[in-house]
Amino acid sequence: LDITLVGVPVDCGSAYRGCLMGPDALRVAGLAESLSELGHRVSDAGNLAPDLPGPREHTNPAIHDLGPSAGWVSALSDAAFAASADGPPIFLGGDHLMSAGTVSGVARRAGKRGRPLFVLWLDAHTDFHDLNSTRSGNLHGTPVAYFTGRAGFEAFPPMPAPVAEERVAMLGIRSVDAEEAARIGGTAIAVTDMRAIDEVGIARPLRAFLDRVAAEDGDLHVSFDVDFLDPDIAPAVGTTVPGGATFREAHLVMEMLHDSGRVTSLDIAELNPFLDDRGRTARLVVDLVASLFGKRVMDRPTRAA
Ligand code: DIR
Ligand code: MN
Ligand code: MN
Ligand code: MN
Repeated sequence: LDITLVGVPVDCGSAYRGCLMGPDALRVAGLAESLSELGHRVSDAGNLAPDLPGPREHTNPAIHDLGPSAGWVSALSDAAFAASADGPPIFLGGDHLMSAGTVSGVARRAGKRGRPLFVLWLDAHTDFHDLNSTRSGNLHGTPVAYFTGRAGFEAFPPMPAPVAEERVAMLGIRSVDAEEAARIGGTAIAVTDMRAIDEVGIARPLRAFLDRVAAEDGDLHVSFDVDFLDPDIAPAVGTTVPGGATFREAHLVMEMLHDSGRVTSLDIAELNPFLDDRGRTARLVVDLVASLFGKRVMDRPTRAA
């Protein structure tokens, strides 16, 4: 594949500074080299550096950094549309606000190809607030509501091609506030929380979703929040939540995504290198991305042995 790396050093969507170093940590951890070793052609487009607007007020006083956040969404929508013209782009975040912009851009791209866009959301959180419902005021908690076309985003650029709720699936969920739970409960989004994963395993809900993507011949955007992973294996996140995906669950997800042949774009969100432990989270993320792009330990026969 022709893979383009796009650095997205946004960290105004989070309460914890430091995600702006995420793109460089992923480079230092060897992302491009790992993908090249798998036979892909990798080009690094460097980091985006948009001109961002200044401060802007909102009727919800909790909201911070509204002006620059809206600026990032707008710039990212254009950058993601451009970067997805050929091979798959990997967007190196950056906090999860990035996905409001990246999904906006790849949704336009899918529309231009005449394909439905599906989104797989790997996260401890549902990120389904709007600008009126968020109490933290951290706009990284809002991208899914934005890209599914919900109201409450008048201060953001309009979402050009909203993603249908039926085409969004979430895995790994384990931290949702009451208001957000009520909001998302009224949607058609397939939410698989950690309890469901404990009960039936992670492969079953993922398989069901991938079958739906294939049935509609869809494009698939994967948005990977590092806090999807258990904090014991991935400490470099501001909003760690215990009880996350294990090393093997995460690799299995990536291997199944690779086998599906459907992934057309990827976000890596919320890596905060300031909180890492000698680079081990960044290295784990690089290994997981390698699994998504074809790395495996064994060649597996098509028939069971
Ligand atoms: C959190 C943000 N739920 C909030 N979500 C995070 O501020 O409303 N997302 N950390 O991954
Ligand atoms: Mn998130
Ligand atoms: Mn999260
Ligand atoms: Mn929340």
